[in-house]
Amino acid sequence: MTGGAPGTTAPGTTGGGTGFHGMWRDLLPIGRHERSGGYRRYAWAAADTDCRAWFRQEATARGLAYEVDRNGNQWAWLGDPSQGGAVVTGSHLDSVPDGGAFDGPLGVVSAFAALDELWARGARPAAPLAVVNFGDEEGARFGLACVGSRLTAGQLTPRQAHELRDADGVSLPQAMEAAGHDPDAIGPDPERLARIGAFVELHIEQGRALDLGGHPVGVASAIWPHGRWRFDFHGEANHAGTTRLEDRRDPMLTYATTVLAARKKARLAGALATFGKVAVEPNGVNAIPSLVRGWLDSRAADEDTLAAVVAAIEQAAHERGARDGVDVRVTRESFTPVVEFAHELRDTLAGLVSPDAPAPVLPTGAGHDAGILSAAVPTAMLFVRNPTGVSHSPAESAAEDDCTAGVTALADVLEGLACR
Ligand code: HGY
Ligand code: MN
Ligand code: MN
Repeated sequence: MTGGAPGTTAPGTTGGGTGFHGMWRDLLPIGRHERSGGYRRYAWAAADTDCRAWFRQEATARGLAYEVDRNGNQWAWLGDPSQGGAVVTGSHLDSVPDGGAFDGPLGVVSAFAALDELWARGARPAAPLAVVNFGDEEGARFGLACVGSRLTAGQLTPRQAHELRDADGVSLPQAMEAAGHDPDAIGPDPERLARIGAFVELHIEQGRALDLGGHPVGVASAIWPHGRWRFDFHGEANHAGTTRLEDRRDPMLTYATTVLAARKKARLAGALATFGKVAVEPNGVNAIPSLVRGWLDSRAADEDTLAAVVAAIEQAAHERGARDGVDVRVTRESFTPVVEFAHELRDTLAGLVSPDAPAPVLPTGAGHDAGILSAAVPTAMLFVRNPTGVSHSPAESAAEDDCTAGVTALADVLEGLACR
């Protein structure tokens, strides 16, 4: 625990940091939709830009060295990154449509607050420390989750990224450029990853395991494999008032049957399957649709089960399509294999968070940047209790005491990993 880091001012000593509550208060109004009360912070759009300005402000207020990497991820460094063996913490600031306040931001705010707490304790890191905000984690705008971390880890090529488009036809490069980031710079960043000794992401739990067990904080064991599949149901547009039922080729019927089949196949396999997004053409009340496009999100404890569930849903769609005269095409838009977090780091975290009694270690069905990075660097996650388990909804919540416990746990982890 020696000395201040070169080129930086101690966090919490500049008077610029506003503490957990100040940071939370400043972030809260950004991108909040008045009617739904949920967040609409989409990658490279206005609310995201405001969140990114907030991150920069918090970094510079603490005298941390601020940088944006080639893929648009934001970093705030304490110490010299080129020293290697850095301990990095953070999460994301973007949201799903009408998301909650905690999924993502809790990890970034807690990261700055944990640095402040370290400093208040008098702990001085021997290894470089960084707070990171990974760009476009939710994939709400361009359809692919974890774009910032995937690009960095080389799991998404620049060419693939350049082909991504939002619902208005704006390409990812156009959106990046409009927000002031050079899209030609994107690509794998192995040198950056090589500097990281450990990445720890704190996140609100997206379930009720901690609540049921009476624990404020837990440690992640694994992330279920998951993916997104686009189902295109092509039928024939026609008049709703004059086309006999037996003459219709109605893709809405095939779609509806597929949604029910997805639920059943997932239930039978102990997996999850959700159609949460749908687009209809021409989308007229009095017209049979020509096309229904539905996006399936499916997850399971292992990859074989996931593959079997998706294959069964596809088969059900094709069978029903044959009856309805509807052509069904399925495209896999993304896939994330199972992630087993590094056992040693996971056990170290569990010991640091709760030295007297074992901290709960739990798997999750939700995807995270920590899962993407785990292929390249040792990663781990802390979860903070969510009393209702609700997430990806404005009703997402965490108690103030639990957020504080999360910051303390993260500070314990940073101190244990970086200050010895
Ligand atoms: O969809 C997910 O699992 C996420 O929360 N990124
Ligand atoms: Mn999420
Ligand atoms: Mn998240």
